Amino acid sequence: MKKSIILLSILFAFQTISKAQFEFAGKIVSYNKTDQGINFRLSNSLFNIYVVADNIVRFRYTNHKSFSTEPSYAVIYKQHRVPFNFEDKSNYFQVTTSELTIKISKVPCRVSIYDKYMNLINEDEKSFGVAFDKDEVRCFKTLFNNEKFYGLGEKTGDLSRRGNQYTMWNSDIPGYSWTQDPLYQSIPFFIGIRNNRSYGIFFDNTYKSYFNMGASNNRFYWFGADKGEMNYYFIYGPEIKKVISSYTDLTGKMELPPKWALGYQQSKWSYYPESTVRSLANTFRNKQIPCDVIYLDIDYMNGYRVFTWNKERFPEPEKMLSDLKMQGFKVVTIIDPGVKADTDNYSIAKEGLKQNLFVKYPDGEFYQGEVWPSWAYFPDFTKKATRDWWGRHDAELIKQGVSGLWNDMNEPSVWGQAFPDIVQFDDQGFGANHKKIHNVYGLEMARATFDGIKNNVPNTRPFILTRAGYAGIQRYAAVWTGDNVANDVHLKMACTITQSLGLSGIPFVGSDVGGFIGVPSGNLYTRWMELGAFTPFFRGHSEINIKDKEPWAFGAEVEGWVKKAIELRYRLLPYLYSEFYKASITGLPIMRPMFLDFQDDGQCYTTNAEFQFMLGNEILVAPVLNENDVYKKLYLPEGKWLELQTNQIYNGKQWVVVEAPIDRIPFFIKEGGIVPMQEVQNYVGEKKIKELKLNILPSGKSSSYELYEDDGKTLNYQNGDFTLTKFEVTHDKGLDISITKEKDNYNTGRKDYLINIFDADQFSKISSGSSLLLPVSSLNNLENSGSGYFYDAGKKILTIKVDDTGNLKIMCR
Ligand code: MIG
Repeated sequence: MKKSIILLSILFAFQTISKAQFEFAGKIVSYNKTDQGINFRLSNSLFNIYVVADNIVRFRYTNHKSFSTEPSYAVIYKQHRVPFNFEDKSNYFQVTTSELTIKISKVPCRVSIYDKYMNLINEDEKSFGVAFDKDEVRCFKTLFNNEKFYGLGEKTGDLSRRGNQYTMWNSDIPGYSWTQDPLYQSIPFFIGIRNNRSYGIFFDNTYKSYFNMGASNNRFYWFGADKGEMNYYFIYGPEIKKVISSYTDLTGKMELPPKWALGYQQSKWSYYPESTVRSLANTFRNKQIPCDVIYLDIDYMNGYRVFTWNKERFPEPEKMLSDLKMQGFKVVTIIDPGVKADTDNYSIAKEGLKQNLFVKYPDGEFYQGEVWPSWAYFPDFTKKATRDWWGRHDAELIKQGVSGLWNDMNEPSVWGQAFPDIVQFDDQGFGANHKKIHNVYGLEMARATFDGIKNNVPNTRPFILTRAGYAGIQRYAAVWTGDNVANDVHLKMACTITQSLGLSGIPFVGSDVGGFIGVPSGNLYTRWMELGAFTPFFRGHSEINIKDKEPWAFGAEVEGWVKKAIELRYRLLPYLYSEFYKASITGLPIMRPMFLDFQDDGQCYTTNAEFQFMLGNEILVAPVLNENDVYKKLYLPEGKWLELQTNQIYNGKQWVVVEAPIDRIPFFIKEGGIVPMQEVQNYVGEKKIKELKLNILPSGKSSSYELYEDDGKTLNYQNGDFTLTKFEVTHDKGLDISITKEKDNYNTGRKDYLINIFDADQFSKISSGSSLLLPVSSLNNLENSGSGYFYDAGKKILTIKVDDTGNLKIMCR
């Protein structure tokens, strides 16, 4: 008797405790409709729906008395009126746009989302829905057993996020592992796919947040944060590409970078003094290994004081920078956020203190954290005055001749990793502590840098590289994956994390080629360089005090292989640059999982398939990711595929094993693909490129490609100063290639096109416009002659050379 009473009271106690924990969104009490959506009052919270676009709806909940008025750091989209219907259906309310139907049950308030054919896409977990535990917010969603998840930005492990839980809290983790989490970036956006229909959820909350994609349960997935609002955007596809594009409508697109930033970049911690930098530059040019950029890591500064030069190591920075420029080198310098707390002779520290630009404790004392310069102040980048001031100093470096800036340690990282949570930030005038600002610190630093260059250096495209970031970072900077290690596992991650970043709206991504920590073998270094040549951001980098890792540091044989990889990169520049341009408009990744282009092909979602990727629409890349492999097993989706380097054609919809000797990375042009290339140059803009080489694998149907060209460095393209050339292959009677200048506002200086048509039959008559083209006896002769064609019957390659005289129509009959 006694026992059971005790037991009962224990049970009862537990019940009240558990009741006092999570509170789930209650029933709908009242509502009012606005121009943009509906405001609901629930029994225990507030809930608003905003129709952002036909396929984007924002859901917002709070258990406070009202919604916050603090603006988003990520979303730059301006809310406008989008037509929608709202109906009271007795048990539920219904919101309808031209793409979506949303049912909102009244008791309790739960949301389910359907496409226009009433396919259920996503729903709140029936029992739990949105939950509050004091400050903490969560949203529980039904987990369907055939649902897949991707994205979440810079995350390790397999691309598939299902079955794992992830945290968003920007963290400096040198030498991270295959399953490490979190890393440097927080991109709280993921994509769900089920029955070939995909949607995205962007949880715009900057506090420490969590994404449980069905880890340790099979009933729901949930996302939530320690504090802030349950504030998420639901984005419908059904194409994954549409989801990503819409996500970047909300959070912004990458601006077109300077073209040189697509070249090979050489870094190390650190190149100094000046003579070392000069001899590095000379070695590249003497060996004719293409290179565009040299990085200066922290040792160029005077005692790690940002915006200073160590005058012993670099006595005349402007002279050095201008000499390097003459050789075609651009210099990127590192800038960390910490400002050395030296108030004697350091004007930056003095200015910041005087103008109140650094963060403080709640009692008004300036915070100091210990990093490279020893004790340092931290700029409050959430304050406009700080960003403007910082940006002016960034711009001074650019005016001195520096070409780009590299933001490191901006998680923010301090020795010990624990920036005190009580430190206060301006938070765009609203005031907040470190808990809210931590994840956007890097974003706001990059914003200060980007705007500083834009506002203070006329007509220049900024180039910024950042380690930390939040959703929207693509607006300001390229992202590299931090301190990786010279081993096979990290080579794999150089292929996967980059793809995940791309799925999360960030196209300009890459890893430290060769591995930051440790020494790669010659083979590993070569394989990494080969992969790097196909990643949007291509930089070799290395930790301090370790064996050299430049292309010639591993002996002559490796040097030859690596040179070949870098040269391939430079040959592909017309294609790559066009893909960057397209990404700047669509927001889509350049390097991306195959399932973006082949969404309904189940093989593209398998774990093995994530070790290959598409580069733009036309090229499939299958890097060798084990240093000793000389074969690659890879999947080719539907269609024919041309391996350009071997002139081999493979049939798709199957796994194949291809030979991959150490000096060759397998890559393929898709059926119907048109890939523009050019000759190698030592750096972007070294010479006027007279000839564009087109590689075409005709499909029997029509296909096309748009080539984008401009001056590569100014903002004139934003006023229309660019050339857009459309190549179109059609098959009316034989094979026709039309070349159309859709826009012709930039003088490319091109003289001719050399067109390779693969898997081609012999034609008896080839003409360009009204003039007949003549056969030439060899490829060599063709290259040296004005125009004509050569057919290699053995290889089935038809090569045509024509002058670039504007719009052309080439007919093969
Ligand atoms: O505490 O600036 O990730 O690329 O070389 C290390 C020195 C600081 C970390 C960066 C790395 C850079 C290094 N930095």
